[in-house]
Amino acid sequence: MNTNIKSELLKRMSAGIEQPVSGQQLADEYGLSRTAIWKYVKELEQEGYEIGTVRKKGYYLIDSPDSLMPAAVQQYLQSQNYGQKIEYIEACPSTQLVAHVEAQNGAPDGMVIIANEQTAGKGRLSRPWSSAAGKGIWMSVITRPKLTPQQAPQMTLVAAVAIVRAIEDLTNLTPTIKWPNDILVKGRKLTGILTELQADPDRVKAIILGIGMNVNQELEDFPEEIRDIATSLYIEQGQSVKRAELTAKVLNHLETYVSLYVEKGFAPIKLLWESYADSIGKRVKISTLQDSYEATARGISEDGRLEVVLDDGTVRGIYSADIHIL
Ligand code: BT5
Repeated sequence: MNTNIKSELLKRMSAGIEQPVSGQQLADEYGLSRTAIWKYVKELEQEGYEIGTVRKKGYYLIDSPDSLMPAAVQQYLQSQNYGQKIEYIEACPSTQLVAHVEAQNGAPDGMVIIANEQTAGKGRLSRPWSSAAGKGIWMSVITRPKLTPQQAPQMTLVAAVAIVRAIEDLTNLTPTIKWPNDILVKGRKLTGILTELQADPDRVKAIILGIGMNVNQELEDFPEEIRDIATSLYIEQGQSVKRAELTAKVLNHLETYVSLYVEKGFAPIKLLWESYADSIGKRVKISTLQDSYEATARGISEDGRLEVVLDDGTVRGIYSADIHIL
């Protein structure tokens, strides 16, 4: 309730000085006192929002911090479920770990865990994920789609399409997707996705989508070993992006594309995904835990595998690997 009123206040106050929000009107709508509304305004000020008042008219927003608190994100949501419940944590080892516990304890479809900083963010195969404080979006989305465990890996590709769409909404950049889980700008990694599963043999209980997006980092904010391969929206466009708005856009698109996948199957997602893919038709090096070889990427299959053509003409479908475009 608390968060609802705050996000509603933020949403309405963003119309600016021309249309201040009447504390009395909001109080009446929510069955609260004007003092209660005033307290929410003070709370928002404490969180860093700059709020102006027009005498006898109400409140309006002058400036907002780059916050990822629930109300900051929720003011931009257009989803039914995704992001309607947010657990915000200032710092934690990994939002994936929190999300697994929440999912086991019955968290609803679309619940999101967001951290301002991760001290032990992780990628696939437990590789480290750099998650500097206040600069990126480090979140885990708990989803409960009606899918079989075999259909779960494609959720990485669904998420990738949603993320690219969200970036396109807020910037002029044209990101590309590198199978299976990287979103790149000019060949550098902007976003990584980690898809984890809680399932019975024949039924998905929860798919936890870990999304790490570099937003406002400067190059020096990255550890030295990834400065050659990583990038952020700020580095690419020379302008910062409000993390809350981007988070909400990702969640809005994610809900849409997950429903599309559940209802219509993978075909429509595959089309979208291929339109953003940068490896298709190219020579790639494929590294798995077992071996490493070169081939030409041909596309993705209905079950989300990367199809490659080997030099002897045989086609191989790959479930998981690291791809290097040659
Ligand atoms: C990924 O793994 O790309 C998945 C990353 C998922 C991170 C999110 S953040 C929220 C949630 N909580 C978590 O703990 N994780 C998820 P992978 O494909 O294995 O890529 C890992 C590799 O990317 C590392 O070995 C580095 O080379 C590189 N890397 C690490 N941090 C990076 C960053 N911030 N930006 C770009 N590249 C990075």
